[in-house]
Amino acid sequence: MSFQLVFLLFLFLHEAYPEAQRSNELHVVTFPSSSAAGLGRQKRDWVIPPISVSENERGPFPKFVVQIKSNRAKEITVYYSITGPGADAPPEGLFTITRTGGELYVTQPLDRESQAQYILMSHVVDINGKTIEDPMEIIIKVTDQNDNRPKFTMNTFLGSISEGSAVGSVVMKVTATDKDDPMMDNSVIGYSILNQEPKEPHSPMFSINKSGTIRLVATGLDREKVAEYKLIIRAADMDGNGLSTTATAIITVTDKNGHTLLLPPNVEGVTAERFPWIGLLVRAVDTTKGIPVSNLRITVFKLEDSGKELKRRETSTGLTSAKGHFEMSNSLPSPGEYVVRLESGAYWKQQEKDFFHLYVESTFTVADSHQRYCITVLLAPFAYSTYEAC
Ligand SMILES: [Ca+2]
Ligand SMILES: [Ca+2]
Ligand SMILES: [Ca+2]
Repeated sequence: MSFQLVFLLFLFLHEAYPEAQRSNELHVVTFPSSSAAGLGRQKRDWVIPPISVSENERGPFPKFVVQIKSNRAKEITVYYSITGPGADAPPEGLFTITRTGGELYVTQPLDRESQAQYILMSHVVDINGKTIEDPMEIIIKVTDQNDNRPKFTMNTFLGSISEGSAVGSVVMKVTATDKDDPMMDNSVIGYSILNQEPKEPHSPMFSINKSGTIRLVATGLDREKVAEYKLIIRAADMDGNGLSTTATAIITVTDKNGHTLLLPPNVEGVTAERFPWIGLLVRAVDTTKGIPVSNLRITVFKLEDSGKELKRRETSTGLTSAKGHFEMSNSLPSPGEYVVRLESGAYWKQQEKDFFHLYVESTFTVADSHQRYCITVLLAPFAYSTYEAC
């Protein structure tokens, strides 16, 4: 009746048991016999404390974890074995046991982020292969090390705030994640703002809290002076003191009407409210009269280098509005080189003026399709000039 299993727990985990490690003390866990446990109590109910093994252990391997012992070994020859995932099932051979000594070894460093726990079954047989103890469950718990730095969910976060907003208004929320143990500081993230550009009218204009929410903390937002802020944000584990990573937050300052020029089609989390004023705007001005040029045909080409020749691919065309504006509305300009062509000759002809240029072209580069580009072209019958400013 009295099957007894004695588990000798040698000290393995120096993080968990530092003083024991130093003294090389032997931990012995004796499992109660059925009689000691009381009538009707099943072995199944006996709880073996999980055995902790730190991830990223240094070798040499195989490394001793624990010794499993049956009291029957005092009387007869016994043989030990383990089964289950990590022993005889994938990841096979991660743990081994010495057949006669019952010493359990781990054969390579463990990674908590791949697998945080292993459940092995230990078995004891006699010389004839007859089971002499009930199989015993051994739980190996992989303890965490801070070996993952936080990761922002995006490289660039886009947000916007109306220039009429009160101090304390929420601008946007950023998020970082950390793969380490969620129960430990190893994955507790603290956020901070490392830099703000420009620094006008104050620095800081924004704050970030524990949950990654960015708020306005100062007055003086003025779209005419600063239309866009760029923040370098940092996420660090250990509640802000550990491993860190950075990302960018672009904050667009909108006017009170939340003016929308164009919606970028492929930017995650972007809506008309959150990121107005993005894309390409062309303005045409008649400098002889100082008025906008309306109904002027404008065509935008992208320059494509096939290796042999530079080709123009038309990306957008249309007429300027009464304000002399043309907005590229079918798609955002992707990064690359462009030509914008204005049919100025047709305009002067219609104005019954002598003129020199049949049309006017301006080339430009789009470095970042999440920006605004405003190209103004000043037209005269015998001259033109152009500049970029929004
Ligand atoms: Ca790991
Ligand atoms: Ca971490
Ligand atoms: Ca870890």
